[in-house]
Amino acid sequence: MKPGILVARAVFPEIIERLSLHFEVEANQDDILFTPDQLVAKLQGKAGVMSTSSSRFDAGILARLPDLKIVANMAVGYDNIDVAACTAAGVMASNTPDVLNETTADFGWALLMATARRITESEHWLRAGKWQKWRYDYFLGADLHGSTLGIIGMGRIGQAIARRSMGFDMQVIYHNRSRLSEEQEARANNARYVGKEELLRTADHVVLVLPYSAQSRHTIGAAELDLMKPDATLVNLARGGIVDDVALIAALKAGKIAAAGLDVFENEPKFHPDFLGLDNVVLTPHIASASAPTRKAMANCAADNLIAALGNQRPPNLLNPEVLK
Ligand code: 8YV
Repeated sequence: MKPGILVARAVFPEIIERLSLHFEVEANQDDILFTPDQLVAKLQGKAGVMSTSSSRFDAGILARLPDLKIVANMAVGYDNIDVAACTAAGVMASNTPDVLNETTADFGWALLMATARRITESEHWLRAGKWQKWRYDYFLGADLHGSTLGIIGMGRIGQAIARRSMGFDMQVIYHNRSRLSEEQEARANNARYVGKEELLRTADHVVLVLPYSAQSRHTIGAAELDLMKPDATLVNLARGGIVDDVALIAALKAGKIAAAGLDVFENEPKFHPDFLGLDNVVLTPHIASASAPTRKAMANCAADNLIAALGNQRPPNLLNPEVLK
């Protein structure tokens, strides 16, 4: 008998077909956002789940899922999974690193350019029929070429963003839990490791790509925004909770920074309504990894982890190897 799994969110039909060769699959192609109780009910008797960041797996949920063997996240970030609780419950946890690095880095640049060069703001103005003449000072933005890019969180995505800055003749400074090797720094456009305060004071553009945790919550708050240059831009590709939205809105209104590009929000899909009243923000609905090949690669990667884990193999992206001991 094939083990039962739940694919907790809608996914490409070909992934369901692939998984069906190995498992009894319950798919959620209607993409219902399950409550925790619904998720627990759906997972009774199931050995695995393909999840996204919108489903939480903590000790309380895991205690109600005695048959579960693996939570395979279709995301590189796994702040929705309490990995220690998984280990304690004997459940494997996995994510989908690497496959999304380049697509996410591309999008980081799209958001950075749209923000610095006021693309969406000027388009809205044009669409509203306000373009009557050319003026020397319409939509003056910030230059990217020759500027200093500050990256907070210099993992694989941060390094991919840094590499792209070579074509813009930019200086790269970064802050991270640990320093990269000299070779990695060289490949990342000779990125220079600095303290967070120096980064915020010096960078013309700040990009956030660090993992979310209780420690990184509100990495950018009022004090940090105060340090930034008044013509600086801030881009968040990581998780909404990294930035204190109330402080950011106040800083944008007060002109403490020039603009922000946000792909993630603390309680998404909800977000602070005041963002909608600001012209100097570019807002996107968590789509940094959303190219068709990359989303397929992420889904296949999550499937690889499920197939390995439930076939008595080590999942390639196991987050808690100690669970196998
Ligand atoms: C996912 C992401 O699409 O990988 C991540 O961590 O934030 C996105 O690429 C999203 O989290 C869905 O799980």
